[in-house]
Amino acid sequence: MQTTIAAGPSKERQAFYDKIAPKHLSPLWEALKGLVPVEPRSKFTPHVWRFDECRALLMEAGALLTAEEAERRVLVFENPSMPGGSRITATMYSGMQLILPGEIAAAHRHTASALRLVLEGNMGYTAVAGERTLMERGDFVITPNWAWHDHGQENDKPVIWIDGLDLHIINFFETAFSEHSNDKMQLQARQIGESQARWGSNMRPFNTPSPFGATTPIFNYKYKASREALMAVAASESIDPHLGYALRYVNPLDGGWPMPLIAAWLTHLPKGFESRELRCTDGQTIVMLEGELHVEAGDKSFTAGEGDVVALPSWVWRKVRASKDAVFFTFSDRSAQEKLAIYREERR
Ligand code: 1HN
Repeated sequence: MQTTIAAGPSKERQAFYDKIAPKHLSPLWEALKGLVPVEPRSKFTPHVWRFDECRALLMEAGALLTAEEAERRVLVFENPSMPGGSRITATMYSGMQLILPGEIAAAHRHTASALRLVLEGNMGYTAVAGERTLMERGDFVITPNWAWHDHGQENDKPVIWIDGLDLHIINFFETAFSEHSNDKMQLQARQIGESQARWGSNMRPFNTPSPFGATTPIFNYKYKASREALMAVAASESIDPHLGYALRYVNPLDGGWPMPLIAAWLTHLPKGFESRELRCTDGQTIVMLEGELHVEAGDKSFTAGEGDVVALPSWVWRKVRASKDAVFFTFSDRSAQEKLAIYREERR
């Protein structure tokens, strides 16, 4: 039987701890349980951010400051468990970004990798390493680490997307660098669609190395093509009782996740489908693209509709029910966890 006294260490032990503290030493036996828990106990909370509410506030921000003043005009998703932490989950940064007609979000680069999941594309552009891609709803756009990138809109409609960055992992390693370009907008060194043509046709050159190292050379996974693939699978295969119909985005050069630290996939749940319960060690962010989901996660439950963003922390039991035919995008730190061989999941 455990006889630990809740009141804390004895006088003698405490005196000893006080004696060693000035030497910058501490007793492991007082900290061990917290350092090596039996299983993950996330500090973060499942939560939903409503698209309509966030969009209206983002448009208010649009009237308060320009994209140029802001550098990036974003409302950050703050997990309710850590206000001011700029975290949607333990490792991921996420926010909703607005580019107004005629604006440019100036070129910069950093060691964090970024993804954009487009909600209102309106043919705005993002340019990565000298190549533009045009944005449409549902497109999954990637900025590889240390690649120059700028965004803009040349027609009269706003552009809104969800950002996801691995910057907390980069900062944890104390490996964050960034640089501003002298050119607000990158020179266009390649035609729109060139990367897709070169790398997105199930072909690769013999000797050309990957242009972005461990990151996919496809930097816009167009929703139209991803959705078609998903629906083809849904039409002919049986549904996974925990995952629904789900397809991973892949790096065509190695078959792995598209980014070194971030995994991403697309899910379809037919109306009425109710998943079985699952928990996994990656902290996930869901962006609803179509339909409606009822989510139960830990002691929270909520409904998420189109454009809503959901945070699901590590190791929380969850299940979902599609109240309408649903399609949603998920990103997480699973790519990093698999490389470190620490990813786990459990199903029931
Ligand atoms: C960033 O570079 C972008 O390029 C968006 O659009 C959000 C948040 C933190 C750090 C860099 C972007 C960002 C960011």
